[in-house]
Amino acid sequence: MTEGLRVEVDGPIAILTLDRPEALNALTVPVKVALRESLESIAEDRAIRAVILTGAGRAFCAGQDLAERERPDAAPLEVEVRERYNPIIRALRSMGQPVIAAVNGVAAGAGASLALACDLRIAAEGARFMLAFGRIGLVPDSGASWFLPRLLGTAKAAELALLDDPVNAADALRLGLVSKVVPADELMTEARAMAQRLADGAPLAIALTKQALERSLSIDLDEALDGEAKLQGIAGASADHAEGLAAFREKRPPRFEGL
Ligand code: LHQ
Repeated sequence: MTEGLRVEVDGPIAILTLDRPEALNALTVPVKVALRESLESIAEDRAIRAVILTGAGRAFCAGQDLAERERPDAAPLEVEVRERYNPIIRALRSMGQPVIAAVNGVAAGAGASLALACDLRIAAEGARFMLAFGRIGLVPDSGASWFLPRLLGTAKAAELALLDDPVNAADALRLGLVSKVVPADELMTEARAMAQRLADGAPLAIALTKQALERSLSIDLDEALDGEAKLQGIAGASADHAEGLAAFREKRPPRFEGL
């Protein structure tokens, strides 16, 4: 447990809470290291089947801690991005378990990137997304320039990245940036319910589905069809597939073991 990141495990669900509410959960080096290590350790833990990433207090995450950047020992920006941010984004994208961003408040800069890198997003009514990079003379990082055009199309991505307009929760829902908007006091209940649905699913199939969706973005249809066939071969050989068929036959809910 590190200052600035709270990790809770509740059965098959891990909840990671960015926890520096006094600075709107801005990201410091220790928090980034802890987040990366937690994600990498969850990725190896077969007992955890879904992850929720959220923020303490009124913000999801205000991005890089700007006060930390003023310190004389702060790493050069390129190094910071390569060594501290990129591994977090890679961990989120490569882990087998699905990750839900429960966006409880403002998600700015790299905080927005974190939410975009999650597999699913739900937002509280008061949440908003803002890239914020341009306002301090920086470019979108931590995957923001890659996720935005894919999630929203290039026109909307340009609008967000170049004009830095905040996107409120209602607009985020309309744009498809979030799956659901709920009252703030229902956010974690909704996130947990979504996580539980994912945790009840077949872990191997979910991990392979994540892989297929990720890969689809850089391949043509022919390669995708080929890839799907291979992945189906793997999923089809799993005990969970047999359990799914048995459950269907016996008209009962399946009990997937991740095997
Ligand atoms: C903060 C922060 C913050 C420290 C609020 N840091 N304290 C950058 C560089 C290096 C490597 C690679 O990547 C990046 C990527 C990035 O993330 S760039 C983008 C960095 N983030 C921002 O530019 C956002 C800065 N924050 C804001 O614009 C506002 O705080 C927002 C719009 C998020 C919220 O506004 P308000 O609701 O009005 O809150 P506030 O501004 O009053 O903030 C509350 C406190 O949180 C305040 O502290 P104080 O002691 O005065 O109460 C802020 O200083 C602190 N805080 N963001 N990023």
